[in-house]
Parts: sequence; C-alpha cells; structure tokens
Amino acid sequence: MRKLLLVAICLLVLFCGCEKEAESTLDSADDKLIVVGFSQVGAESEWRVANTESIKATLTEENGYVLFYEDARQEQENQIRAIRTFIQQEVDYILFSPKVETGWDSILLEAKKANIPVIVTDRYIESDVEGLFTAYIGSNFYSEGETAVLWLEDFLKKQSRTEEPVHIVHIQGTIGSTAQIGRTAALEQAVSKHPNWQLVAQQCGDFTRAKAYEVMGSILEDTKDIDVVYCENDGEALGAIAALEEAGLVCNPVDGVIVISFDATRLGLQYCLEQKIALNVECNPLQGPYVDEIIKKLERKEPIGRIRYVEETQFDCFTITQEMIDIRDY
Ligand code: GZL
Repeated sequence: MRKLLLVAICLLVLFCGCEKEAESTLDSADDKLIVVGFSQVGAESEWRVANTESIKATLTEENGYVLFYEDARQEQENQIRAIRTFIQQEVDYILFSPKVETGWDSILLEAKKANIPVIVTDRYIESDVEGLFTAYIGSNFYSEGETAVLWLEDFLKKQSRTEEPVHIVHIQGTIGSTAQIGRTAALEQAVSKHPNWQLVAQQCGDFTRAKAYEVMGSILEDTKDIDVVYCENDGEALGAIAALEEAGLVCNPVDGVIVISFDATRLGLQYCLEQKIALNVECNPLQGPYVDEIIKKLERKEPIGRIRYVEETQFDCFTITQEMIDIRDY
C-alpha cells in the first residue's frame, strides 16, 4: 500500500507544480521510510532559515525519511492548505510551525480524524480542544523575555539608573505568534514593576529587518529621547539600529542606546561583539534532531514528553568573543 501511495505522491508532486519538495526519489523509497509533511511559516529571518535547514538536514532519506516541505510565505491559509494536502497524501506525521497561536482547531481535527500525529515546532498553538497535537518542540518565550529584562534591570542598577526615567521603545514580532506573546509579556510585566521604566513606543516589526527599520524611523520622528530599544529578534534589531544610526544616535549600552535582541544568530552576535546590541538572548532553531528523536520514539511506541523545550543561553556585549561566534552553527 505504502509503495502505491508513494508512487501517487511522487506523481502528484511531479504534476501539481506545487512547492512541495519530495526529498527523495521513487526508486529509493521502500516500506521503512517515514513520510513527514512539514509546513514552515516562511523565510522571514536568518533564524527561520536555520530552523528550516535543521529540519531538512535531519529528516533525510539516509535517516529514514521522505520529507515533503511547504513554505507558507507568512500566510496561515497556506499552512492550512498544506496540512490538508499532507492529510490527503496520508503522510505518517505532520510537522508545522504555526505562524500564530490560533485558528488551527478545524484542520488539526481533520488530522486527528485521519489518525496522523501532529508535531508542533517553534511556535505554540492555543486551543480549547484537547489532544490536537502529539508533541511540541520549541522555546519558552516568556523565559527568554525574563532573561532579557532581568539583565536590563541589573545593568541599569549598576549604572545607578533606578530613579530617572528610562525611555523604552518596543518593536514586537509577528502579533499573535508565541514568540511575540512571550517576549512581550515579560517586558510589559517588568515595565509595570519599575515606575521609572516608560514604554514610549510599542509597534510591530513583524520579525523583519525592513519593517523594523520603517517602524523605528517613524518613532524617531516623534522622539529621540530613547534609552532602550527592545527588539523581538535579530532582524528587527539590525533594522532598528540602521534607523537609529541614520538619526545620529549611538547604539552602545555604555554611552548610547541599549539595544536588546533575541535569536543570537551569527549576524546578531557580530553586532553584539561590536557592542551595538547589548544583550542577545538565544532562541535555538536547531530543532531537527529533537523532531527525529520524538518520531523515532513514536515509531517504537515508546513514551514521549508532550512539551520539549530546547536548550538556550544568552550573550552580552561585555563577555562575548569572536571565538564564541565562530563556533556557532547558525
Ligand atoms: C522564535 C521564532 C521567531 C524568531 C524570529 O522561535 O518563532 O520567528 O525569533 C522568527 O527570528 O522570525
């Protein structure tokens, strides 16, 4: 049956002209390969590219998989369509990183009805319906935000800036995504805790360099009295820094604007080394091995944890070195 199915799938891929990539050829397929359909948010950041590459580099034919990859280009509707196609293809597992937390009940109930296990990666889903997915692999985004605000608290205390107003610009990620929700909640909680912390602007940069540059530029037309810029990923930090420097502001925690970022991509860490980013909180995109471990356990009918957080750390501009950057995988 599975050989017949694979023939149908490969013929569908060959003729449907869609973006799915059959990561394997017909003649190499055999009954042991695990067929996985993967719907990715898009390619909006270096982080996302590294995340995609980790999944593709792990779910290979040599490792026992046929991988069908679909890039949703930032549209939830494209993810829903891709998941429905995977169901029709009767894949063994569905893997997806949900662009936003809500709006998945219907399609995931279709997957449940088809008895196809769903593994959620990176961002989480919010639903009142129980049992819509088998496992989640990703980050604790609130904890990432806490790491950032605790570092900022400590840094400002060392600078004796606990009384005077601290003007904070907040550039958020894609609204409604788990990464944005968690990182925003941590900052907003810290602002409510510190009477001298003032949120002077809060706008969406959509996790992209271009949007953050545009948003930071418009904020700078209103005020240049900025002490901290809290960016929810490296792409936004790079865009914001470009706008700040064009406006004549210095990005440096000692005598300029304190820029905080997330992801810790190699490019973001280079900015950290140059002290343009004061703190960079890692968000680990290398989730392929975690996915492989969970699927292989499920195949062996072994118990798995439903929620699996990936290991992460943080880097500050006072202790980071070029060697630390050079050994990074992304
Ligand atoms: C975080 C991920 C975010 C990254 C951004 O896990 O969802 O999306 O922080 C990416 O770089 O665009």
